[in-house]
Amino acid sequence: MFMRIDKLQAALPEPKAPNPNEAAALQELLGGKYGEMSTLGNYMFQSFNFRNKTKLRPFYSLVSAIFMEELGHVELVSNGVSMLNNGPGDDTEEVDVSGAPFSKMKDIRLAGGFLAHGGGAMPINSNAMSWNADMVTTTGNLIIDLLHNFHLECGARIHKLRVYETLKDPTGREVCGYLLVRGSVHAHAYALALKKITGVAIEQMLPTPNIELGNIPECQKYLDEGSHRRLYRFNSPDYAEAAGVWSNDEVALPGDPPGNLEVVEGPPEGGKMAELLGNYGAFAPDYAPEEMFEVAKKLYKKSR
Ligand code: MN3
Repeated sequence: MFMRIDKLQAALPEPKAPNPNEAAALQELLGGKYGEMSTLGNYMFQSFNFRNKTKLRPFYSLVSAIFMEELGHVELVSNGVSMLNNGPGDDTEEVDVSGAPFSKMKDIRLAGGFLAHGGGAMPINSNAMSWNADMVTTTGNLIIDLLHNFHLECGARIHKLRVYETLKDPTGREVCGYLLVRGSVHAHAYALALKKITGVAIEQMLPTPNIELGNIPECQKYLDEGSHRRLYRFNSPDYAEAAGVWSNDEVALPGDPPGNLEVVEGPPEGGKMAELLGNYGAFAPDYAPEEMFEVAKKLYKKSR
């Protein structure tokens, strides 16, 4: 089962202006080959399909805890996309529909982001190709699955860096900075899991690619707080056995701030979700928003 927390895993600064082309670039980190839909899909089904859950508890717990975090990464990137797409047009503005009020939107990188999804995120990449189940590897062989996950996290690092290098708006850059730190944790965790099983010190290959997180300003505060050493359990009483892999016996990667690795009982501090308003000119939430707001207000009062 899952529990939901009405927060994001990281606080995102609000964009000063809509920037749908940056939102399109960020889509790569959602529905791209190495995007958050892929990490989520892989670890989710590997966790569901896991055999010998009791006998292999530390590995099952590790995959399960990381899967939970990936669901929040999908949420974080989706919010980043929606925030960057927020607009065009005033929140309450009556528009002249006959005057092509949104003519600029046909020229953006992902026109469908506005035309079909009203500025919302979708499980597609930066070229609008659908994410699909072919991105999921779940073989029933723990070592092969862990090797795939290690590759996936290393690939995700290079994608995050490239997307970061294209962005100027602080919203998308923050998403990349946070996810680079967390992706580094997950690559490290799968390397350690493989080492515990095979005896091969795969973590010595890291960081692959050779990105120093300390050179990225948006990573700095997460490194300062020790996020690169933490694995979260999101207040679940379960999955503590992940500490068998991600434990005090193991330390941060060389190049990152030093310290022991730890499993944290609880979620990251995170941040509020942005309050994005409807774009009435594009018929959201609908033609009579004030009436809908009034209905919602009455229902809210009744529920108190
Ligand atoms: Mn992730």
